[in-house]
Amino acid sequence: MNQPEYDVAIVGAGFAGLYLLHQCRELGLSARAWEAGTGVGGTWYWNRYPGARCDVESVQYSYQFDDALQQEWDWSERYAPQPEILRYAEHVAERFSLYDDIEFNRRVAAANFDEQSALWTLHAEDGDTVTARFCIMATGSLSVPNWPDVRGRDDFNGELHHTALWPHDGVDFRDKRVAVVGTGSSAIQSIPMIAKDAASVTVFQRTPNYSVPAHNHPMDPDYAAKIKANYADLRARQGETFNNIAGEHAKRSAMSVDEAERIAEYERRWREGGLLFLASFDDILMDEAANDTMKSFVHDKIRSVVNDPDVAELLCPDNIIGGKRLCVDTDYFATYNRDNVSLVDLRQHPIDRINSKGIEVGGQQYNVDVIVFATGFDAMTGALTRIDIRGRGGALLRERWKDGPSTYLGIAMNDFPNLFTVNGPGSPSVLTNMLPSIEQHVQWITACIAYARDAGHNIVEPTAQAESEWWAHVQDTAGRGLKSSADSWYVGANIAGKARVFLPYYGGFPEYRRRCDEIAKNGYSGFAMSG
Ligand code: N01
Repeated sequence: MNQPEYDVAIVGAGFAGLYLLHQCRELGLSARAWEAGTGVGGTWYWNRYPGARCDVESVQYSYQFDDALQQEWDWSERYAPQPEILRYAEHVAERFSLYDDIEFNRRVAAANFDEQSALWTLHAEDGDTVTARFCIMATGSLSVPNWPDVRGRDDFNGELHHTALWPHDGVDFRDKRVAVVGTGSSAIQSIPMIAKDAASVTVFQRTPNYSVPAHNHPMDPDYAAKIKANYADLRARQGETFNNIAGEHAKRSAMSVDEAERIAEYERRWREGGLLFLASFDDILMDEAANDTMKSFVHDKIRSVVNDPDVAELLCPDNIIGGKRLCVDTDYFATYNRDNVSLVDLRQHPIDRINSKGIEVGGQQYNVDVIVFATGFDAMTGALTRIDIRGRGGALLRERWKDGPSTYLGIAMNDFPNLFTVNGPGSPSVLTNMLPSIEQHVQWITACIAYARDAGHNIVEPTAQAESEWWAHVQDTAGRGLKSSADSWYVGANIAGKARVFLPYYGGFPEYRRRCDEIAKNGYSGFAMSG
């Protein structure tokens, strides 16, 4: 009765789940992954909307655990498009024979810990079960689509899609009148692509967003060869930065230089493109005056691109830059110069309702054939609270977290023995380049399990004290600077009724890794091992 079917049950076969499977095998642990989709790839399996691509450079947004894999895979562009990243995930699954241990079409509904046997039982929606000593949630940080509570969605007679649940055979926009709701990263990537095909695109914007140009381009073979010749150096440089992205992270204040020098720096970075625009100076997210200088630079850029001054003003965000996740685009603002694209401001009037013919706002009717919800995700906690996770004494994780989550290292929770989360709340995760952060978590979690096994323990659980000290530290770092003041998904502000808590760890990747390494070196301090 005390013998599980597997040492480790893994929920999800995205980049975290795939590497977990591989790493478990390397450590001699039997493992099985359950995946809700019909294929691997996680985020890149579900988000197939037009224009979807990663906004971290492809040579950095990739696994580093196997050098042969790094050497054999060729990225075609500076920023990899979704189909290519999905092919990469499939390649990894084939190359390491991972498919043998993945069950698809298995959405986990519940996970229960039995104290007597010290085993987890996972229950799939289809009624199937599996038992394992350890359960690892590799369920993604942005994997539960947010359908806003807009009246009448079911009344619509046309096609209705969410960017995060995109049909596998695509959507034909030709000659269609299209509504896009939302102006986050998914919308900003998809709107220019949809506008090329559709008869018209009407964008329903509640909060304008900051976006910097991607300046995407085909991969330069010389650059790729240079990276491959010294991949280890790039990976080491990545891991030394706050966000696990190698590049130019300035070490001076925006206010330490005069205006001309500041603007010249912003210009240079704008021409370079990409997320590291925010790293032009080191106090952009620390000092409101510094933030204002970058804000007004971007406002000027928007005004210089968008022909209609009224539309340009509507597109200029007034919140701090970098508070919400910065977007990276190709021709987003210029798309508003097209005759077939228009913008509806929802700040005066929110959407009244959806009806059979389209969307009604402030008493005005917008007739459309297709509605695209680019309305984001119940981030970081959503995938975990949707599963009925019960630990010691029947403790229900969803109930524990109703006023906000609490974890040890974003990895484990007291009263939920032998349960681990990859990139859980309280880890750097979404503030960093996800792939190397996933690798760090997978290596740490599997090493912890192997350590317990080798020491003859079958129960691993963080102490209540370690968890509360870690969570206090997470909240302390969150209070530094400006980021947590923004109404973003980082604080759950996009989900009605969700507790407002800054969810990721804001201490930076190097500091986080240092602490994780120290804890491991001290025999996994903060964890009680028994059994
Ligand atoms: O979602 P979002 P996303 N009525 O939450 C609006 C990653 N990602 O899917 O801001 C009207 O950012 C909402 O308005 P507001 C990346 O980390 C990465 O775009 O709440 N509008 C907002 O404009 C990103 O940050 C990549 O006022 C409503 C939009 O919907 C994260 O995923 C690509 C509404 C949601 O924006 C999420 O991005 C894509 C309502 N009732 C995503 N409810 C790359 O790597 C919500 N909205 C490039």
